[in-house]
Amino acid sequence: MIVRRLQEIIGTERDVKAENGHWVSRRFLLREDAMGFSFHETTIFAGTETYIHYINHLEAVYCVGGEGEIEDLETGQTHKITDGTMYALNQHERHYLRATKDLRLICVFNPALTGNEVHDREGAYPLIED
Ligand code: 9YT
Repeated sequence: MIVRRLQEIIGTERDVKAENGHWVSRRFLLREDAMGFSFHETTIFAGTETYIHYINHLEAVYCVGGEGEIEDLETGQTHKITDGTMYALNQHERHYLRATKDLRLICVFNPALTGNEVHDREGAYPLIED
């Protein structure tokens, strides 16, 4: 069994900050944990807008605090995000993520992130294979 606490992750390699300062991601589970997915808590900071397009990954996101919205660039629809909202990028949708109050998001990635990926110019993470 794996048991990890946020306080043990903060300040380690699993505590990843976006280069543009828009978010911070604490990686509770990564590929090396061999669960078949990675599991993170991400805070998206208030006042930011982030373009994301995960061409290589599926991601499910569950909001546990804060306020913001996701604009689905495939449909043009914008969805409010508050505590209790889940969205799943089951079709690799291009989107904008905006926070009006710091958004606390629980994120699951399939395939699992290794932890070394950074968003590229297209807002994607590369697929890192064995
Ligand atoms: C919700 C989202 O995709 N935010 C960007 C960071 C990502 N969740 C991560 O690397 O944890």
